[in-house]
Amino acid sequence: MQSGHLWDIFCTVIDNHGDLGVCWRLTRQLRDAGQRVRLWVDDASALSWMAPTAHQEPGIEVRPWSDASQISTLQALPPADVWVEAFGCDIPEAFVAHGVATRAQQPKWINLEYLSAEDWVPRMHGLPSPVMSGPAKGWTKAFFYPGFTLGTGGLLRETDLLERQQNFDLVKRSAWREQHAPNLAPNGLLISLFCYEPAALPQLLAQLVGTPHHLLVPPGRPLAAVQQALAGMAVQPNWSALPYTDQNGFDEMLWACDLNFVRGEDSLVRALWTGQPFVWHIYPQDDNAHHTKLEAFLVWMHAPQSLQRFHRVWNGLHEGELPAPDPQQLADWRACALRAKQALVNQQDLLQQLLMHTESATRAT
Ligand code: TRH
Repeated sequence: MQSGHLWDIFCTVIDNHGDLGVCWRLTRQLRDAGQRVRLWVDDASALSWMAPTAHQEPGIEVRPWSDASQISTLQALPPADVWVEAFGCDIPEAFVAHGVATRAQQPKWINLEYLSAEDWVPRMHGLPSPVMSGPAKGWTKAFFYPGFTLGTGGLLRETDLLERQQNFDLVKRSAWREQHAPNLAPNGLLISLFCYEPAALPQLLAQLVGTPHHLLVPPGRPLAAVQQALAGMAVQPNWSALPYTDQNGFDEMLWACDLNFVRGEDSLVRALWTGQPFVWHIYPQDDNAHHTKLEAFLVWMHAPQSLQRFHRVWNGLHEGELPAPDPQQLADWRACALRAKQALVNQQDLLQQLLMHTESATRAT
């Protein structure tokens, strides 16, 4: 029995999988915490591989975005206690107008923002924002900023995550590696490559040629980028393509590998929870705003110089040679990742902070 609040979460899929990845993860965690969730999505197709049981999960309704403007549909639905617009997507005006017309008081209204390590985030996190126009003029939203430090909204972390990681023991890890890279030499590294189209990708592939390392390439943009880069190479590194997998399977890939290349937002957080060395391909922005975001993250993580240098070439901040890590540098990257994980594990996760925030907002009204 889900005795908690009822949440309406709105998600528009921009051009990759992170918006839906984060919203689905939040939805699942809210349900596991005893809440009920309606997830309104404009393009839910990626759930077919990311969360194949999404449409049959108790306590969760995945609803098409268009339904949110169907008054007949809305009239049949109980009003939610909390509205969440993810990543600044605008809740359909008809939905807002129906809420204003039928509710005695406004819901808790959360604007869940993108993740950043920049130092202004704690100053913005939790601030109320008056609705200045439209049917809900005069209502108030709250900005909820995920983050890596106290004073931010924290990071999504399932209550059973660390237990799941421990259950993925050496036997399971060896079996996973044997299944996905049966020819991996004992001294070879298993490397996952989840990226966009980094200019330094040909350099990475060339560095791996002739080594015992094996590259695992997830589908979509990473596979297309690798295939394009390999077309120009006479000799190829050891690599293989991976099929789409659900979010738990994606975690297992990160746990099984010795080095993970991740991107965007959700896979970055998942890599942090592994405590394994990782390289982040930040989502590129036209005005290069991602450069500042990347530098802020490297500062927060106390990344060693070798990792900073690698990130700047990998993310196109610096031209020139991609500085392949030697064993000692890889050990430094691992120590850095472990320190980052330990710092984060000791902080309150996003869900707990979101529940506390909405409870306090309830008491305030
Ligand atoms: O796909 P992304 O690049 O998403 C990005 C970011 O979210 C970014 O913040 C946003 O601005 C942009 O979209 C529009 O990277 P991200 O965030 O890692 O999301 C990928 C999700 O897909 C993540 O939850 C992992 C999941 N995934 C699987 O579950 N299985 C898979 O097989 C693959 C390839 C990915």
